[in-house]
Amino acid sequence: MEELFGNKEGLKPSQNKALQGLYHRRLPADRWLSPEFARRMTEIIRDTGRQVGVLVDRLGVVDKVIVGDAHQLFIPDLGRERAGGGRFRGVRLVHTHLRGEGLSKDDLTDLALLRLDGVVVVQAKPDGLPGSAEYAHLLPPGGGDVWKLEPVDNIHTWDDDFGAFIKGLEAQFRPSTRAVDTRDAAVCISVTMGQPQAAKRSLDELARLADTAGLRVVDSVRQVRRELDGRTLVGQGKLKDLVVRCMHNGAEHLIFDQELSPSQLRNIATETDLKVLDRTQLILDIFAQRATTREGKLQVELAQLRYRRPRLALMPTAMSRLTGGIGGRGPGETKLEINRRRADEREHRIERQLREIADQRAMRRDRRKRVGLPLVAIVGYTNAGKSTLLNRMTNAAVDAEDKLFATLDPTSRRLRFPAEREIVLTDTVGFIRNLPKDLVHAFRSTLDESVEADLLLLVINASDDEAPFHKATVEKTLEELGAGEVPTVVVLNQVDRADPERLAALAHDWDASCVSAVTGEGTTELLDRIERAIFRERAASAHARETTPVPLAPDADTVSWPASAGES
Ligand SMILES: Nc1nc2c(ncn2[C@@H]2O[C@H](COP(=O)(O)OP(=O)(O)OP(=O)(O)O)[C@@H](O)[C@H]2O)c(=O)[nH]1
Ligand SMILES: [Mg+2]
Repeated sequence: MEELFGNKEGLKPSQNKALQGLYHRRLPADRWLSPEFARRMTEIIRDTGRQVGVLVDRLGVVDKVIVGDAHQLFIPDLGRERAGGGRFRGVRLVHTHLRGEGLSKDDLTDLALLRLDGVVVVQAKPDGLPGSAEYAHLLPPGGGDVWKLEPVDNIHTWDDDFGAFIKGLEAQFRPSTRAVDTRDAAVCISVTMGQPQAAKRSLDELARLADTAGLRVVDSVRQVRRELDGRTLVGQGKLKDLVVRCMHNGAEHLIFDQELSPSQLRNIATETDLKVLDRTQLILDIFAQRATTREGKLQVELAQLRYRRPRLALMPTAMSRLTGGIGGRGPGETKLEINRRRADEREHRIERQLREIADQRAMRRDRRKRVGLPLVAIVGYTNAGKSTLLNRMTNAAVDAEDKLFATLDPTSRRLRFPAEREIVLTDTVGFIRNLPKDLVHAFRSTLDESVEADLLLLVINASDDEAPFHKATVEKTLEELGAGEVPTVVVLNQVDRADPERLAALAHDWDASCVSAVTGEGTTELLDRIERAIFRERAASAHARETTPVPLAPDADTVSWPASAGES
């Protein structure tokens, strides 16, 4: 016996049998619906007083028979049966209505969210015969509408070729440019209640983050709403539109610029059958891919565990894809699939290990302090040029790339000034708007380097339109970390490609040093300024002590200044 789905309670044995019988009927593969099949369905709905529907595959085979109540029909979960990115599900819904209503909102929602081949509704006339009919199908994106409704004049003469129709439609949905870039495709979405300009910039940044994470962004969508939808953040209409866009581009990832609550994440993923990510998870994924040292990896895994804990609790086990991030990467990835108890244990163990590493770090810092070796930390927005600047000033070979979060495991280098004065210059992890708080927390000990610094170089990409915003974001983050009071020199970097007028204005407003880490322009003046800031201040201090000769730590090379700075 084939399983009936839906509202089976109270069905008479004969009715049950009639419904079961639908499994044994086949529709012609090249027609939407045959009059005989329609008639069988309307007879049943007359008899039971309940809506009846079938899901029919492309060969005309009845895949599921569903019973509703007088007004509606609930389609069972089809989650696992999807054909894959960009494709239709390969089944259409054919059902009957009792009271002359046309296709309902629910029918159209099912059409879009379940990516059905189509939805057909046939009216049952009082005499039990099929009356008028109507069908709907999805439209390729670009035209504005998500679906199209078509009336059927006469079910007996309706002979549209369904096979040819669905082939043609699917072709219009097929991603047009697969080509060279084989990375997984993603659609980015931002939902805000105003500030369209800021939202746009944030969305552009999200696309860069997605790119850094190894995804191919095929579409970006912005929506400004009067209020946010508690259940799914975006409204139902937009959700359908997003599904269609994803289908059109063969995208399986939907990335939100806003942080989704655990239940929003679940609702959206369940309703759209897409892999749903938010900005936070994307950043965590990037960190996971990029961390190289033991400490860095542990910190990322800790942040991932904390981010996922409340979400894991909401996920049915079969939906682990929701917690899997992008393609299941990252140091703790396989471990993250484990259950909550083990996750808690793991979390405690990592916390302990990180405490040990942090202690060692603090000891190193103390040692440095005791010998009077000042620490200068380079801080700033991600991709500002911090690592490039460190390289330029110390001849180091720190990885610098045009990628967000190139540096997660900061390098320190010694720098020697004339008169045998030395400092330690250290690179740090970049900041970004809405830096996930789990991440800030997990990276606490790395970030403490800036809190403990004697001087901060706040590096800003002067060629970026958002320079003031970047500065504000970095300052806010530093304050939250407790580094708000550390003496700071603002460094406007990338002057080689900044607009001179704008640069002059910013430099004036912020009393900034202007440099190009790439050409070396301005670095001599910057080093002078660092030296003055640190050693003058020390000299001025009433308790200035004799600096003891500094033994070289094995983990840091020394570079003499100015000898090295002259090279290029
Ligand atoms: N034209 C120009 N490009 C620069 C300059 N400084 C850095 N860049 C480029 O900017 C990009 C980012 O540089 P990084 O040094 O990796 O930046 P970062 O601040 O360390 O970035 P994260 O570690 O990702 O936070 C690289 O492609 C650099 O080549 C500069 O002065 N001029
Ligand atoms: Mg860097």
